[in-house]
Amino acid sequence: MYFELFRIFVKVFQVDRPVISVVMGSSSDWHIMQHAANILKKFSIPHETIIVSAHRTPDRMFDYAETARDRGIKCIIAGAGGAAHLPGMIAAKTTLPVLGVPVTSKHLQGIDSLLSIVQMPKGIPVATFAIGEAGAVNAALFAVAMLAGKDTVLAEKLDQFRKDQADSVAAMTLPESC
Ligand code: RP5
Repeated sequence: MYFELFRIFVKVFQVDRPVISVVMGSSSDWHIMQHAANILKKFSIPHETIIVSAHRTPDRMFDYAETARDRGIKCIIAGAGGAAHLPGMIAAKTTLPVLGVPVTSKHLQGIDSLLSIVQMPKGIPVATFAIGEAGAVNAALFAVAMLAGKDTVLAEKLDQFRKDQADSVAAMTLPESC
């Protein structure tokens, strides 16, 4: 219901339809997941950022996952921490590609999140990235690369991103004392 209303809003107000969805289990995941959103912003990719909890809002999660494709979403970046079943449960309800980001957790530093996301039994895939910021950034870059397969302008932007990154490493210096 919620996501149906969202779809109508996008249509009526002609807002750029999001093509990538960044979803997370809690607002406490934002400090990591914002890095994915920042990359999508950098590449000017229309995206949505949403909180959906697999265990605290299971009905909302089903609604979200079941309507994602019809809302124009091409790929879902899902981050969660602890017993991180959100990416796997979303993948169970949609055939869109799901990119899982293990969020650094309080007690086990994200090892729990990583194992929960990466150890999907066969049949329902979740592409799993590194724990924390690196995972969030790389999941977004991976989503950009998928979209760039059918978008030459985006592919050029991605080439430029890599070039800028290489240039910044080439320009690195160390303190005199080293
Ligand atoms: C998970 O539980 C969330 O993804 C988050 O990483 C973790 C803790 O959530 P809060 O207690 O901070 O809301 O569902």
